[in-house]
Amino acid sequence: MSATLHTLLTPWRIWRRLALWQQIVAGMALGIVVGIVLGPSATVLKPIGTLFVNAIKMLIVPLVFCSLIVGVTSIKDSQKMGRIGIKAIAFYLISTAIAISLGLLIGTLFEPGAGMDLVAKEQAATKEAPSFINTLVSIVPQNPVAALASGKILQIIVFAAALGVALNLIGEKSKPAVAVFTSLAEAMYKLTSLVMTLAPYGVFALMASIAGSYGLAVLEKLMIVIVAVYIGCALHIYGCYGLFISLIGRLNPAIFFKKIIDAQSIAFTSSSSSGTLPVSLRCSEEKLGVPKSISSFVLPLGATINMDGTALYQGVTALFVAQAFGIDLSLADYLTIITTATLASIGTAGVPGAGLIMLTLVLTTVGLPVEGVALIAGIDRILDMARTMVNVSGDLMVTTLISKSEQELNLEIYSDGSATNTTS
Ligand code: DAS
Repeated sequence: MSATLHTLLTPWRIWRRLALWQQIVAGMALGIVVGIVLGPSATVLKPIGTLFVNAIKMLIVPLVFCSLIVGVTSIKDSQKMGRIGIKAIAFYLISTAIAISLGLLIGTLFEPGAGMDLVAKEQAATKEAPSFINTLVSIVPQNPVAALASGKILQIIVFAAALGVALNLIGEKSKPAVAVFTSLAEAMYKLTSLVMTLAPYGVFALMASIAGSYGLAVLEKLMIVIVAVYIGCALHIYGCYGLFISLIGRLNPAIFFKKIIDAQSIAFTSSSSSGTLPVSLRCSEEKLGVPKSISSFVLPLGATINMDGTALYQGVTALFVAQAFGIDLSLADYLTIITTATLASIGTAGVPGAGLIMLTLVLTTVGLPVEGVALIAGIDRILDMARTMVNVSGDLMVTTLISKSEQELNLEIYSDGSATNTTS
């Protein structure tokens, strides 16, 4: 090879030596620079990012369905399945309540909307939050094929778990079917790895398009909201989750956070918990030492109903709207925000922008002007990145703690001696 060609290929050789997460971070940084340099014309790159997000979303339904069936059929003990489900939901509710409270505290301290003195065109009519019962009833699919075709993840989880239990109950006769689902699940994991090699390029395009769309000018006006939400998200991930991992799991949080960077970066750039699910499943099994039997049940469930970042964001932005319109909130209003944001976060879909739609619900329930949503909409995609990163980090934290509590976490991964697999 000529010396010139060899020199020209040096950057490519350096690039190939980087770890995937380093390539993703480099792609993100380069995307921001290109976006700011090119400005709005950088949105020409958006289709590349959309292709990447679509490729990941293509994996979701077959991956969740197959891996959940494989997971459930590997749990011979149905009592254990129930125990895992109860632990997961308890963790989700506790961490979500902390997230909302943190969001309200941050919104109170930063007062992002203070001094805007906007006048509401019309007082929002209050609206009932979706009842918990309705949310519960709708998760049993009337037609599982329709649920699979439309990607209704909660309904897919219920059907796959039920099918898995039924396969367990028929014993030997289930072997051929379980073998098929096992092969399909392995193939989906492989396909996830292949799609992940495209992540740095997809992330580059997504970030370039976002930076080009918003530029720096627009952001200055709402920078306080962005800073407040980002600080809240960072505190919730590295403070709250770090404490959960170290105090409850008795594991080294630094190792945990290093292991989940890939999943966090995909969550951050795709703004989709569901879209990140294939990466979360791969990360939990290959890097966190969580068995498929637990991750294949807890992660899809978490990606659907555990949205701490969304809850925190709704706490901050609800206060921002109240401050912007000069509306004082009573203690009862704060409690209403906490209740509604919890329900709203359970009902939020794991797709980009879902939290903004549910914010409308939170504002109307507490009687705040819905015009406030328009204020947030302009920067929502940037806020969505941080809150989705929290959502995915929380899912991975819960699945790790549950595995630890079930004595099924591969502790060699935390082998700096800090991990103790307490048998007590
Ligand atoms: N983007 C959603 C998710 O995927 C969260 C949100 O919109 O609030 O988790």
